[in-house]
Amino acid sequence: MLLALTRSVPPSITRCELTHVARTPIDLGRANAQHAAYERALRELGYRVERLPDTPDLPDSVFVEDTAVVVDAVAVITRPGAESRRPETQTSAAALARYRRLVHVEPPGTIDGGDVLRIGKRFFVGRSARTNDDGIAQLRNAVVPYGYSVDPVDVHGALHLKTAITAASDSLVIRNPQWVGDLGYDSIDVDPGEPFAGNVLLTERGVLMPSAHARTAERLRARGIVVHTVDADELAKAEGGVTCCSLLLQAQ
Ligand code: CIR
Repeated sequence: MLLALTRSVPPSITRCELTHVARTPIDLGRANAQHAAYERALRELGYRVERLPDTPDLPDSVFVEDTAVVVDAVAVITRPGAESRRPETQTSAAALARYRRLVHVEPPGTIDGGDVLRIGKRFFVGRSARTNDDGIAQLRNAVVPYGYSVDPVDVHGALHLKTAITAASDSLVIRNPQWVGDLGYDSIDVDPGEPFAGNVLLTERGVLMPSAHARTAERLRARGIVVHTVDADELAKAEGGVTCCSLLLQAQ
C-alpha cells in the first residue's frame, strides 16, 4: 500500500518561519481548502492519506516532509534546522514507528527533509541554512548500509535543495539553475517567470505540481511526463511547496 502522511494546517501558520519570502497575510480558510484538495489529489494518485495528530501551536507543522527521511529499510527522524520546528518530529516519529525502524538525528546535526532529494539509490542533500554537515553525515551513516550514496550539494538563494530541484522521473530532474548547479542528470530548467516551479512531487503516476506553474508544466509534458496540478499558492506564502506537505512511503 502507498501511504501519504500529512497534517492539518495549524492556525498559528500566520507566525511561520520565513527566509526568502516576504510575509503576506495567509487566508486560513483558503489554505485549508487547498490542503484538502492536495490530499484528495494524493488519494486519486493511489495513496492512502493518514493525518498526523494536529499540532495547532507549531506554526510550520503542516510541512511534514521536513521531519523525516523515509526509505524502505529505515526512517531517519530529522532534527530541523529551525528550533521552532524541532517539536514537530515527535508525532512523525510516533507514526513512522508503526512502519519503519527509526534512527534519530542527534545534536549538533541539523537536517530538514526539504533538503533531501533521493533519485533511485542516490541521495543529494542541500547544505543550507537548515542542514549542516553533521546532519548530512548522520543521514549517510543511516542509509549507506542499505546501498544508498549521499552527496552534499550547495544551494544558493533558496530555502531548501528541493525548492530548487526535484526529480520528475527516475532519470529526469526539474531545476532552477539560478539556485542549484547541475547534478549530472538529464534536466529541464523551470520557466524563468516561475522560479519556484522546480518543486514537484513525484508519485507512481506522474508528478503533482502547483497549477500556477503552467509554463513549466508544459515543458515537463513536452518531455513525456504526466503532470497533475493543484492550487497551492496560499501555503506558498509560508514558503512551502508541494513536496513539503507529505511524507510518502510504501507500507504494509
Ligand atoms: C519553514 O521555513 O520551515 C517553513 N515556513 C517552510 C518549510 C517548507 N518545507 C519544505 O520546503 N520542505
